[in-house]
Amino acid sequence: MKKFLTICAALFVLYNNVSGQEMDEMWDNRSNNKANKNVQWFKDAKFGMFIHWGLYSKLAGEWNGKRYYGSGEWIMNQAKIPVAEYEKVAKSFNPIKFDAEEWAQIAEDAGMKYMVVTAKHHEGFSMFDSKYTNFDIVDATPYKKDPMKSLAKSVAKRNIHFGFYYSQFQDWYEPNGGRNTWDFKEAEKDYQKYYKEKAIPQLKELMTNYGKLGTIWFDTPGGLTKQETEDFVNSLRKYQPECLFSSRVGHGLGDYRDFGDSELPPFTINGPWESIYTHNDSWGYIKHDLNFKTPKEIIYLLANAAARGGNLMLNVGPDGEGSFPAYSIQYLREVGNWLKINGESIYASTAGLLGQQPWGVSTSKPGKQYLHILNRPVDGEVLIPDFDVTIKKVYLLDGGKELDFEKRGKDIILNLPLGEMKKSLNEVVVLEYSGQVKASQTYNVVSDNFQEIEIPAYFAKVKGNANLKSLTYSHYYGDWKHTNCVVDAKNSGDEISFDIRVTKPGTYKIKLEYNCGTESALQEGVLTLNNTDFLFRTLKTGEFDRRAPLPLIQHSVATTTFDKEGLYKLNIRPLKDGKELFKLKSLIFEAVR
Ligand code: FHN
Repeated sequence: MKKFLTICAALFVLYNNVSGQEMDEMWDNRSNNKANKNVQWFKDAKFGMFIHWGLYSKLAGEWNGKRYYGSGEWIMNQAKIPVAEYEKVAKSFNPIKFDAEEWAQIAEDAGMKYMVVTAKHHEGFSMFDSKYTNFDIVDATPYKKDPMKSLAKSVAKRNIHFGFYYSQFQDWYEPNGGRNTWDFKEAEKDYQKYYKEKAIPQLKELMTNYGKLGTIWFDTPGGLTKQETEDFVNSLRKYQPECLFSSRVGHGLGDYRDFGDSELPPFTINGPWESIYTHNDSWGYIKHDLNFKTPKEIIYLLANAAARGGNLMLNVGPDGEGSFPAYSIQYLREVGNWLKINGESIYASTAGLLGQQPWGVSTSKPGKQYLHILNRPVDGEVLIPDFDVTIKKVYLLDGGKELDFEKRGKDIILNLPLGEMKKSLNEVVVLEYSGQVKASQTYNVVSDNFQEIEIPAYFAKVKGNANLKSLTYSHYYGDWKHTNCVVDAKNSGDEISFDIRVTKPGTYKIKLEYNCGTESALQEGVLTLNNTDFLFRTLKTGEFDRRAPLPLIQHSVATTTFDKEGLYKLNIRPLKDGKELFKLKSLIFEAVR
């Protein structure tokens, strides 16, 4: 059995080409202990544009008449296209519709304050003019121009910080570059030679020929020790001392943290950081990938990132001719329109002081909390719990209309004039106050002002083996998603508990959202609330698998009435010792009216 499992694990790694540990290294999110004094622009920027553009954009997810559903920029790897074949793609790469002014204008209209574009992705093709290879857009294509020159200028003109993505280790075109194992033998690779002859000289070109850069966005580190990475970083710093490096330079030597792809950390994170998402499901353009995030979804991500103290860099994938997908243009402009009115609540803000509430999240500026109402309360009543300060003024950011408020103990209650309020993608209320904010809320609010309240499992307190884990999985292979779940509660002494504050008496249905594979299915668990045990048996959802979407179920396990408002504890545990109960994503209260 052990042998069988080892073979399975090896096949899994082979299939994916990337092991779990390598994945962690790819997504190295540690940053330098020493703060970079030039990082303030990045912290204030909050919203950036990521662009994946290369030969893969022309292939658009198809090779030799076959469609590939992975992330578009991985097609060379997925289809194991030999270098000699892939080179031919360059011969017809002619992005005649590329217009640097248009790209920069879309970023400006979207309210984005920085742009990072792929100078060279893993395919090894340089989208700029390089003396160190002929496999670049000027030498190898009929286009013969360097689009990065005009793009750098158009972006700088608009006071948007410009940066390059550079795949410093993976280079599937080069015999000594990382990870092309279908053309080249791993054992014969000399990574040092690759760094010396291609990566470092090209990075020098990028850092000297394109004006002032805000950042170099390294990705998927490899092949260097910590000391070598330090030498690599130091050798580059001299070209542009103010330019920031992303954490994926590796070994904790970057200036800001990047989490995994499509990963938003669940709590406030100190220090500069960024969440990266792509507009649809692939990073590079794919013809058949039409799952675009709506303006509301983008604003939700942006508000949540800002509320936890970080940035959102959203990727778009232009096609092989140089055009942005029409949906990206339209949706980004809508986000920009929202930011024109509400940008004050995002740009240069810091993490909110209120934590996640049923109505949404908050961002801060001195003496101000911006409440992002992502979920309108049914009767307009917004509770700001334990915010024991002197309120000076409360108003809607859009239009400035002052709102009534009332102080009840340490809480503040606001009333949103729902009837008169313009529908917006996210209504922002400004709370101006004086005084120090003391108490930090330790419970989750449950109120029947919302049809449903979802409390993420990352707010649970855990005991015993139970622990919080960010599960990595994919929608289509290569587009890595993350969901935080409480896992490993396997004995009756392992507890997942939630502190809740019920603000009004009422009846609620309680649902658990979880993943549960064959091993865990049909086990009994106990939810304890109000001195009552509610027994349930887990339902099988399908396995958690890194290469597939995460299957989840919402399972109603109890209906209960709270006669009094107040604080309650809700515990969940397996009834007997044995196997993991489930991977719990959230606890949901549905108001029964
Ligand atoms: O492998 C790449 C992937 O193609 C894409 O560029 C993403 C963006 O963050 N980075 C790597 C995987 O994390």
